[in-house]
Formats: sequence, structure tokens, C-alpha cells
Amino acid sequence: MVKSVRLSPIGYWLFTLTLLLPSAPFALADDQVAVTVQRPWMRAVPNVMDSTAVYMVLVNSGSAPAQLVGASTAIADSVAPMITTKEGEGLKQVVGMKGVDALEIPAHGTLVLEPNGNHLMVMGLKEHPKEGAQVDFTIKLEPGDHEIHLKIPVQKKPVK
Ligand SMILES: [Cu+2]
Repeated sequence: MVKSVRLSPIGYWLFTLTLLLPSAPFALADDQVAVTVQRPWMRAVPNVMDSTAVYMVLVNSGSAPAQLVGASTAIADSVAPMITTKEGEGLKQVVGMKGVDALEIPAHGTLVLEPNGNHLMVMGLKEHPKEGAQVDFTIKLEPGDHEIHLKIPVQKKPVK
């Protein structure tokens, strides 16, 4: 038996309207990443450490989602978006982290990078900037191969 989906007259009208909408405005929006960065900071780490992390709040004022796909800095070999993972429960819970291809910044929303949460992992440190220093740091966003150049303060604790 073939099931047919029956749309109410208004449902049918909305469906048709969706199909008729020109795609041009969406294609335009693809290239417009409307993301700003608030309160970025890099964690100051001792010289024995091989890696550190960068945190910030990304605010998307656009009507399309954007993706944080990577970052780079001259003081490290590589930077990767990561999520914090939790396995098991109670006292046996193990907290770890995992690299991801991208972190989404929802349309008209924010992506929070913070200790014990999403972060940008800075790996293979070639320098260990001290608290109070500023680091040149570039984040990469999609769509549109968009880059934002930042000067990020090095701190031991979050920016207030
Ligand atoms: Cu990490």
C-alpha cells in the first residue's frame, strides 16, 4: 500500500511557497560571515608544557550558521577545535577531549569556548608567552574561507 502525505490547504501553500523562493539570497548569505569575537584569552602554561588552549565567545549576528573550522598562530605547530568528552558516571567518570572538524556558531547565536568545554587546542608550542603577553592568532570560519585576525592576551584565568 502506498501512503500518501496529505497536506492541508495552508500546508500545501507553504510547501509550494518554499519551493518557489529564489535561492539567490541564500547564496549571497554564504559569503557573509557575521561573526565577532568577545573576551579571547590564551592560557599561560609552564615551559614544560607542549600545548595550551585558547578560549573566547563567538557571536553570530547573521541569519545563517557559521563554523569555526580551525586557527593558527606562529608560536605553535597547529591549532585544532576540540570538544570535552565525559565517559562513565560518578567517581568512575573520565573526562577527556576530542578533535572535531568544526564547531558550529548557530544563526543569531553564540559559541562559547571555555575551560572544561569547547576549546581551540594549541599544540606543539614553540614559545611559552607569559601572563600579560599578547599573541597574534587567526581563526578560520566557514562558509567563505573567512579569517579573523586577533591579538589574544595570555592569562592564567578567564577574562572578566
Ligand atoms: Cu584539547
